[in-house]
Amino acid sequence: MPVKIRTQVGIIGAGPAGLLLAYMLRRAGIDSVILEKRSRSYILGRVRAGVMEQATRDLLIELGLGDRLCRDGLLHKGFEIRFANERRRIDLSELTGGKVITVYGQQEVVKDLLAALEQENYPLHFEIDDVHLEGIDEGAPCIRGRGAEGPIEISCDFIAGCDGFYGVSRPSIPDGVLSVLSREYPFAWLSILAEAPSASHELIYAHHQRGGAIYSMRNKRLSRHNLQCDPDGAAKSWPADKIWDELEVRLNADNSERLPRGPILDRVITRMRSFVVEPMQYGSLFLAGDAAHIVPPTGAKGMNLAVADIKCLAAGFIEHYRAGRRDKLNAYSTICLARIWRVQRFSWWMTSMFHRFPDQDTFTAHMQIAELDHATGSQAAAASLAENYVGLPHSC
Ligand code: RFL
Ligand code: PHB
Repeated sequence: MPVKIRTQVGIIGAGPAGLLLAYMLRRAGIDSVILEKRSRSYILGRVRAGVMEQATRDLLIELGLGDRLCRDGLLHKGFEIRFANERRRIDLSELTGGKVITVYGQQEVVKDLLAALEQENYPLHFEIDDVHLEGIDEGAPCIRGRGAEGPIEISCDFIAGCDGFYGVSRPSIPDGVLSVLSREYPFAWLSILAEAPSASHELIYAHHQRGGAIYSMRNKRLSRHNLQCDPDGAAKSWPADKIWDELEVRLNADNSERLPRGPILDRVITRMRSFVVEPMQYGSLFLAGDAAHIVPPTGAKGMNLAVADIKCLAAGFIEHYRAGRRDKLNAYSTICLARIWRVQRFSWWMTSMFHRFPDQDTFTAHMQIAELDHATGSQAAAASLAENYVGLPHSC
């Protein structure tokens, strides 16, 4: 006999999107249940994003999730861009009237949300296989899956598909409903997390003829770096010394600036793509976060976009249950997509500017340098870069 659960909102996926939605609904007195494919320890250990926009930070603090964020998150008022022997600082704070970014690992956000939900005995079901959705176009949605204790069945009013790019929610929408708009880039990122103090107290984005590089960190002990690489290569083909040497070359590090090296704790190669589906809703299914859109990580926007979606989706559910109106739910997709496309544009622009394309000719290389020179040398252009990097205001 399946375990049968009745709830208001069935949530698929316990990434930042699903967990934040569950938390916001719980605060508003709306019931929900999460089904997650992976184990609790797996989602807590998944190393991903690190750069938080001002509005993401403000929202988490407003929701009472800011204790560790304010204590351990690193406030950054600027970052550096290196290209063609130039080193230019983008003063985010100065250019945006005091806004900043916070370096705080996505797995810390997941940890904070999970702790807050578990403290209230929130129903979160891990290691659920074969999740599938039924009745999304008939007004009686149901999620079925199978866990350690056997089949599980969630009947609900709405389903939130927060199951990332490879999840089951988006493919459950009938063919022909969604427009899929995407772009694959001919390169990938090798991302490492290393037990090494960082050499710089701010992020460094580097343009180099051998490919782009981003120097980042998590705390005083851990550094996080990304190197543009071949999408078909294997992480194993990058021995530690080769990674550190390559980082030094691409960052144009001088002798006084040898990078502190240390054991590499995590290394992963990620292909780069831009991807959007329109609309982000079908019947009683709402898509949010990476389930609906992917940005290349060069703009550091993926988790922030997921948070912005959830803020609108939670507002829609709250309006529906409190006031019996669907205006915000009906507008969810349109409102989110307007902001998503602006963030897609920024992420695409950063990606085009910092990476070497395989067929790149000298003209294109000059265009990149001119673009970097303009973006960092003109007050107006730098202000536009900074405005997007600290994050556009939320739409809901
Ligand atoms: P997630 O985090 O992928 O969570 C989806 C969850 O759904 C589960 N799931 C299923 N559950 C049940 N049934 C199924 N069939 C399921 N299929 C999947 C998964 O196990 C998972 O737990 O999506 P969400 O919540 O939308 O969050 C999106 C963010 O994770 C993502 O956008 C960011 O990590 C992107 N990103 C960055 N974003 C930033 O804002 N700032 C950054 O600095 C940044 N850097 C990055 C990044 C992503 C990277 N990679 C590895 C993709 C750097 C990298 C290298
Ligand atoms: C990170 O610290 O993980 C990071 C920094 C900058 C990016 C993407 C990721 O653009």
